[in-house]
Amino acid sequence: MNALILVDLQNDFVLGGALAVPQGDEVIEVANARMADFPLVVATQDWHPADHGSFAENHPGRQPGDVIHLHGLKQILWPVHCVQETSGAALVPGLNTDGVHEVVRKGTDPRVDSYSGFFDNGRKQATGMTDLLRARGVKHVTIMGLALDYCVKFTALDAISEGFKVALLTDGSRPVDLKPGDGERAVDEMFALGVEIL
Ligand code: VGL
Ligand code: ZN
Repeated sequence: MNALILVDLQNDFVLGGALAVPQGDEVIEVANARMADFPLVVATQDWHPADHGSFAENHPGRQPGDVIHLHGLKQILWPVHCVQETSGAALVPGLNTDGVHEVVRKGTDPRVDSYSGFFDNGRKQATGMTDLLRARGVKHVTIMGLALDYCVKFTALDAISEGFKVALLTDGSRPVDLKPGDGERAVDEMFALGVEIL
């Protein structure tokens, strides 16, 4: 059984959003076109409390892009984004949510970020994604979404480490590219660790 994981297709990651991924809106039609091919479609949602430690605003004197240590982990600071219950955190209106069967939220602990849809960055708390997939008999996952070089990459690598066969839909993903080439390097890394690149 093959599941489609749609990573962070939320208003804050597309045009006009707080952490807009260039051309991020282009992947929505890819998601809508592909979802019917999968018996299980899971969307992840970045879902931060307002006091989240990944927000530059919560560290006086710091700017987005700065790197700090947050409770023992390296943390890139981001603009305030995907705050729980705000429109920025909502799934994009163009997404056919009738075709989405489950939503998995992440990044709810203010002390630790969670790029992956499976675990926080410290790998201490599971989101429930693995249990959900295993309960449905899922063996293969196909992953796409935003952003290719952060949440998509870490979701794909955790899916591999959790024992799933993993494919990446590149045309359904876009990078933030904080540094030029980050997206391509992310694809290389995923390929090297066993992700099939579609
Ligand atoms: C993401 C940075 C911060 C992502 C989420 O969805 O890739 N990136 N939070
Ligand atoms: Zn986030």
